[in-house]
Amino acid sequence: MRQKIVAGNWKMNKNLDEAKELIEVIKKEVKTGLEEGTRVIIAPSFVNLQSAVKNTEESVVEVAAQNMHQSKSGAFTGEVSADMLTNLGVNIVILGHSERREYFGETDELLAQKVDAALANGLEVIFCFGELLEDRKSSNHFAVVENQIKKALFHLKEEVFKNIVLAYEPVWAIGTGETASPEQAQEMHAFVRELFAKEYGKEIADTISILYGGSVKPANAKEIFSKLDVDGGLIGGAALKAEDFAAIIKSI
Ligand code: G2H
Repeated sequence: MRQKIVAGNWKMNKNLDEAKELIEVIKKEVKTGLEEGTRVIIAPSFVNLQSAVKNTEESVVEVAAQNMHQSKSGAFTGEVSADMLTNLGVNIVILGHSERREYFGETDELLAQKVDAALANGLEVIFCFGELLEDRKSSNHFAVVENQIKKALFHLKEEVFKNIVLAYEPVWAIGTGETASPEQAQEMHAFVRELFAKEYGKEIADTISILYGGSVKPANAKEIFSKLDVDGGLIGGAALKAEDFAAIIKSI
């Protein structure tokens, strides 16, 4: 059985007070009606992680970081290490988000190092990948995604995949209001599952969760989540409003 997951990527939104307020409402909203086995994750900014961990202690809500540095420690001004996260009680990290790739120059090679560092420190990784609009227009989307996954993940031993969640986020659908159709999402998720089946065998392919991300909202969540190979969502804008986030969670 694959885990169903709804994760909220808060990006650079919410100060400490706002984060606390949002967590309180999310906790209330997910207290009932959550299907057993469904995971709810929030990813606030680094500065709000400590308080988020504390404020979600007695709830089902789990806390993730949005990024981390690949080195153990050292002279890397402004960066945060895996150990700093786990020491705070954060056990999940999002890596490879398209905004990190686009605005901060993160490459597949760098992401492979970040994935290694995260796993070595016992963090679970939500690994994001996805094609640009021009890749889709030129029908290169499958090749681009295959390359991203191979370069960042296929050096790993099969036993670590229990600590990896995949998130397909077509860049053209992020924050644009444009969503991939449920069929487009399903098509890519099935393709990725097949890649894993070929490289690591059917068991890993069948058990790894693949989330969809990109303008998921209450109005389209149910249809996207109904697809066979879509195991949940990575939610940006709609995760900033507790009612919308809760509605999306209940759509799973
Ligand atoms: C994609 C997604 C969350 P949004 O980046 O990671 O954001 O739902 O705002 O498109």
